[in-house]
This record gives sequence, structure tokens and C-alpha cells, in this order.
Amino acid sequence: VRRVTSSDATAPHPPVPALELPPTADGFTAQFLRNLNFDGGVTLADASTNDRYLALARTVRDYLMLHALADQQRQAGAQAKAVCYLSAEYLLGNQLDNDLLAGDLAGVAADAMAACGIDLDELRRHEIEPGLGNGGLGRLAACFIDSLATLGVPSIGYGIRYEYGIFRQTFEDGQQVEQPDAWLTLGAPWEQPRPEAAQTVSFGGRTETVDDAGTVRSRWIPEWNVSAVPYDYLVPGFRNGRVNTLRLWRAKATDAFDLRIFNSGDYEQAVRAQTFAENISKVLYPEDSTPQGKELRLQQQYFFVAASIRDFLGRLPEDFDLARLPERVIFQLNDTHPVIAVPELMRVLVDEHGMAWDEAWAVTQQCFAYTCHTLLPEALEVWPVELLGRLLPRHLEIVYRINEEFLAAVRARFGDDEMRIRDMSIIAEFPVRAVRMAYLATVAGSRVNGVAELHSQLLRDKVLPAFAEFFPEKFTNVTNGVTPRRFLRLANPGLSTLITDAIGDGWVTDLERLHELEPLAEDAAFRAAFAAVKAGNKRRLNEVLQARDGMRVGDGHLVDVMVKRLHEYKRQLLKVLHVVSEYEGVVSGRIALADLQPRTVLFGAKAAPGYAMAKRIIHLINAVGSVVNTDPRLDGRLQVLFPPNYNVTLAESVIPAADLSEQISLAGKEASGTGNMKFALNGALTIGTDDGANVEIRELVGDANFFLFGMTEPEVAEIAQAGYHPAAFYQEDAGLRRAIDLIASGAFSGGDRSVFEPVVSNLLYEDRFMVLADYSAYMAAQQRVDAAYADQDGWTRAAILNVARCGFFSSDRSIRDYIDRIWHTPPTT
Ligand code: B1N
Repeated sequence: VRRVTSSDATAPHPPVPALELPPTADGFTAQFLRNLNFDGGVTLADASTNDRYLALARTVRDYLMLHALADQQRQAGAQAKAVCYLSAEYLLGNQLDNDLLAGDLAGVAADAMAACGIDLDELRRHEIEPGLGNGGLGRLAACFIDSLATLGVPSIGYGIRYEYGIFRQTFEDGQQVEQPDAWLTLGAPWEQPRPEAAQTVSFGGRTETVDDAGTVRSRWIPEWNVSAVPYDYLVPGFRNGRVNTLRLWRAKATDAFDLRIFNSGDYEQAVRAQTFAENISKVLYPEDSTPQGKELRLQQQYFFVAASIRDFLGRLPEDFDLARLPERVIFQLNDTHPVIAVPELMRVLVDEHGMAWDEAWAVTQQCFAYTCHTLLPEALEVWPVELLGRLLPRHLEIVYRINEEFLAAVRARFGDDEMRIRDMSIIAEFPVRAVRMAYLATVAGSRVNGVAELHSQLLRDKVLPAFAEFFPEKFTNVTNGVTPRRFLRLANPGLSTLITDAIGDGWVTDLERLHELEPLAEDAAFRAAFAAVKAGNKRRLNEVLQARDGMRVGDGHLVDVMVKRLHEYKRQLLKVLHVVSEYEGVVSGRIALADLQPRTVLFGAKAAPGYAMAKRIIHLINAVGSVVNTDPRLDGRLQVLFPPNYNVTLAESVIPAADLSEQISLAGKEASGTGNMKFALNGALTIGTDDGANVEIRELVGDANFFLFGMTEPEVAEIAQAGYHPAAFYQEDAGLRRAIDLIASGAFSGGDRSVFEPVVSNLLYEDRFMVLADYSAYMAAQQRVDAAYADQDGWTRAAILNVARCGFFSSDRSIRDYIDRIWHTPPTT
């Protein structure tokens, strides 16, 4: 036992006698009680669940802080290149178990809580997850910071400390109702405010030109400022003593701002101004994939990147030569949301540091890299010139100049090809003049990457073809990944133990070792143990669902799961049509009840509050569920569950219990998907299209262990080209017709045909995502699923092979790919 004392030369701080490394139960208990008494101001006897939770969280954080301080000492004066991950979203999930695991504190914490007579599980359930993201993009950022810390990459995550994260979803009469996510109200024990490190961020105003010793320079005279206050979260690596920082910015009114108005005697206005400033970090925009061009959203984006750039530059030595900035940092742009950082760095270098434009541009190009996460044209962010000019006039000038020089280079290479110039201009002219942020990022970044092989190829061929031709060397791929710590080790303790008993625990940080499980697929005893783990996970899910929503998965049911944001391109409607077809088949007598494979279909999905069709689809799922679940003719053999408010915490119970993973987007629309990886890694079989990372999953697990169906992306392009007529599929397929007719008849809406009429007519006459064209292939694939599930042992064999062959999908591998292909940061330790 090493006790940290002042005589210890490596001690990072003065003595804290009770905090021992390695931790002991006594030391942990003492620190816990200290936090309860002095931080919480209560005795153990009087402490509420919340008091106990806060003190426990503080204690865990204290131990991590010990590592963080030592880490800081180790890195003090280090000159290594750092990764600054710029992301508007981090969907972190619960912190307690994650930090107990990473810090190897679970044992002492359990002992300490037992010694205090506290139920640790109750405190676990008390935690509210920080939902500071919408879906896959935000969760990817959270997985990446976990891997960066585990790999020991010098890095900082920068983002926004939203006061309200993604809304809490409830259902009223089957329809989504959004409730505010007041995640901070009971205290925020994991964060550390650092008011002394606040940055000022300016907005509005105008520019003026000044004659600076013969050179004409532009200068920004902003109109208003806000203060950006950092809140730091510790990001521990897995048992490696490394702790990185996630720095999230909160907007506060600046004193100067308040004073100016206050002195003018208008107190009310001063208070209003404060609210105005603080609105910037008030709420996460609940849009996944289809951002609305709202002014406040642009304010959020600039707010956090301007503060982050200043913060990072402030860490460099006073006399640092900014021409060498690329040796010290790479700013990774997580989609277009932080791309306003590009003109901001230019402005800082040119206007504030007097660097020549060309030199600043060379530096900037090396300091950024851009990850694109989409293929949907409507998801590519554009900012109207009018808005950008009003909010950030100097940045607009800088963008214009970048564009001018870029288009001059295009002309130099291709001549005055006006079509090409219009296609490649960073400024779109229609429907309004607007800055295309993806183009700006592509021109400015040293690399552009997609998030799965197919996505990166389509990015080159379809989304940015002119840029891929102009800058072929910039384009690369990094297939997404997920952290094995949270999504296997923590979420699936049963399977984790089984794996570790078989091959040791090295897989937690070296996931490719799961390959060593492959021979065990042929071992009957291992298969039995694996099946028993799955059954246990279903029981555990039932406990969670019972307590949370009064729901349960049927005994002996195939657990068929579709959890993801609600979006037409993801095709929850295709899944609904399958359920309705099975229901209709039994009710009409075409399917004998005894022939129906018992199934529970579990949905989880939030819809953007302004996305009317997505909300109707949620309503339809709930409506179908309430009919199917209670119709005695089905005798409970087909169940539809839709627990509200799907989030990271629920995912951790659902994914390990799943038999079948639904990944059924229209080919060419899902950039990658990451849920698909989590399911396969936990031994669910995928039914999926040739889309996103499904392609790579299937290649790795093998055709025999994956239910592929549907059109390929080139086939989709071909029928789109020829003119797609969904009604023709309806006419030709009797089963499809019966399912759609049943919905249209009002069978799921108490006879009211109007309720789902918009869904039905959209399917018949528009069907942008070709649900009807893939219906029959999907139904056939589900028949293959039923047949395969009938052979339980064969199914388990396939499930084991899925686990064994999915080590590639670790976010540790993704981060190594970023290092090799994009960041070129020093080797990790
Ligand atoms: O990013 C994930 C991918 O796995 C998914 O396929 C992709 O859909 C998702 C605007 C987005 N793309 N774009 C967004 C999120 C919020 C927002 O306001 C767009 N999310 C994705 C990780 O690569």
C-alpha cells in the first residue's frame, strides 16, 4: 500500500492521508463520509439517497483526480501533439459504473457502501445520465474519448454543457410528448467548474479596415460578449492511470456586459441581457440528421469552438511560434457543427497575431480534419450569408476570401468551367446565399473521412465528387467503433465473465482477442453456457422493464429489437409492416398460431419534436402494439413493446438481451450505425441491408451468421433513376396489400381511418425510402430468421461467432486508425 505523503517525491500534491493508492475500503469509506459531511452537510444517519449518491460520486471522482493530478505532472512541459476533439454532442451515459470500472474501484466501493449500510444498487438507479447528445454521433464522441484515454493519447474533448440535454420522452395515448431533461437539478457531482479559466466570446457588430503600416487589414468590432465558463469532466482510461479531460462550456453573462446596461440605469434590461447570454448553452437541439438553420444553433457552435481554440492556445508557452501550431494540435471536426472554427482560427492568427494570410491558411489547413457523418442532402448544414454576416461579420469576410482563393485554384486547374465553379463554391446561391459548411470543412481540412467503408466511398462518389477529384489525397475512411468497456464489460457482465474465463481478460483493451472464442462455437458446454447468459440477460431486462414501464418480454420469445432515432430512412415502418403482416396472418387464419415463432418486438426511438411524420410513426407503433398485445387470438405469442425514453442506460439492458438486431435502413442512407456493432458484439444476429457498417459486419461474421436482405445502393439508384412507383408494389404483393389495408381500415385507431391516413398515403404515393420495394425481401428474410431460431443450438453457434468476429468494431481500433490516417500523433503508451 502506497500512502501519498509530502515526503514522497512523486506526490503530485500535499498529503491527503486518507486517500491511498491502491484504494482500500477503509480509505474509501473515510473519504465518502468526509464528502457526505463536509460537501453534503449531512450525517450518514440523516443522508437521503441523493446525499449518498452525491458523496459516492464525489469520492470516486476524488480517486480519479489523484490520477489526473499525477497525469498532469507527467505531462507538464510535454511537447506532444494533442488531439482536440470538437463536438457539439457527447452522449455520455451514466458515469458511476464507468468510473468505478476504469479506476478499478468497484470492489472497494461495494465494501465501503456495505460498511455504511448503503445499497449500492439503489445509488446506481438514482443516477441521471447526462444526455448531451441526440444519438449515434454524440455516443460516438463519448466512445472516442474513452478510447483516447485508454490508449493514452494526449487529447481534450471540447463541447457544450447544455443545461437541458435530449428531452425526456413520454407517451400520451401512444403519442410522443417531450419533457425537459433537467439533469442538473439534483447536483452535478462529476463536473468541476473552472471559473478562473473562463473565456470571452464575442458576437455581432461590424468590421472596419485599418491601414497597418501600408497593409490594409480588416478588424472586427463586435457588439456583444458572453463569458464561456469551463466545466471539466474526468475521462479515465481503463486501469492505466490516465485521465483525460472533457471540457464543456457554459454561457454566462459577462460582468462588462451587465455593467454597461446596469450603469445606464435599466436594471430590467440588464437582467434580460443576462438571460439572453445564458440561453446559448441552455438546450441541446433535439434534431438528429436534419438540423434546422436556427440562429441560436449557430451561436452555440461559435460559442464553443471560439472558447476551445482560445483555451487550447492558452496552454502553449507564451513565446510559442504559431507557425508551428500543426506540430502541437489537430482539431478534429465532428461533422459540420464545429466548422466555424476554421474562420475563427484564421481570424485569431491573422487579426490577433498579425500572421500573413497565406501563412495562416497553411497553418489552418494542417490543424483541421473533418469527419462527415451523413449522406442525406438535407443534413448538410448551410448557414445563410445574411445570418452569418449579422452574427459573425469578420468570419463571413474570411470565408469569402477562402472561397475566392479556392475557386481561383479550381479555375487554374480546370479553366472557366462555370458549372464546376458553381458546384464547388463554398457559397451556395440558391435558394438563398449560404455557406456550405461541409465544403468549407473539406477545403480547409487536411483530411476528410467517412465513418464506414461504404459511406466513405459514397462520400467520394456522390456527396463530394468534385472535391474528391480536386483533393484525392484528402479522402479517407475510418470505420466507427464502440467502447468494449461500456458496451460489453459493463453492460454484459455475464458474457464478460464467460469470455474472461475462456480467454483471459485482455480483450477489454484488445478486442481482436475475441477471435480466440471461435473454436468454442463448436464446444457444446460453451454453447450451453452462452445460451444461459442470454437467458439471464433477458431476465435482467425484464426486471428493468417491469420496474420502469410495467412491461416484460415473453418467456421463450425471440427478442427482436429496433432501437435508434426515429427517421423515415431507418425504416421503422418496414418493421411495423412485418408485425402487422404476422398479426393479420394469424387473425385471418392464414398462419396457424402454433406455427408462429413467439416473438417480442422491442422498439426504442425518439422523434425530433418538429418531425411530424416521425411522430405519426411512433403513434402507429404504439397503436399496433396495443391491439396486437391484447388480442386473445394471438395468445401473447406476438408482443410489441415500446418503452419510452430510450437512452444509453436502457440500451445497456436491452442490447445484451437481444436475439435479433434490426438494421434495415435503405441502402445508401445510414452512414455507419453503431448500434449495429453493439448488438453483434453482444451476440445478437443481424437482419440488415447492405448499408453503412452492416456491410463490414457481414463480411466479418460471414453470410451464414447474418440475415441480409434488400436492394443494394446501386439498385436503389437505378430504380430511383427509372422512376419509383410504390403503388405498383402494393398492387402486386397480396401480403403487403393486406397489411397496408389493415392499417388504412382503422383497425389500429378505433376505426378512425384518418389517424394513419398520412402514413398510408405517404407509403403508397411517395415512399422516399422505398419501404414497399424492400417489403417482400424483408418478409422472406424474417422467415429465414424463424427457421434459424427453431434450431436453438445452431442459433447460439452463430451468435458466438458474431461475438468472436466483431473485435474489429472496438473504438480503440477506430482511434488507432485516426492516428495512422489523419492525426499522426505520437505513438500511444
Ligand atoms: O452519426 C453516427 C452514424 O453511425 C450514423 O449512421 C449517423 O446517422 C449519425 C445533425 C447528426 N449523422 N449525422 C448526425 C446528429 C445531430 C445533428 O444535429 C446530424 N448523426 C449522424 C456516428 O457516425
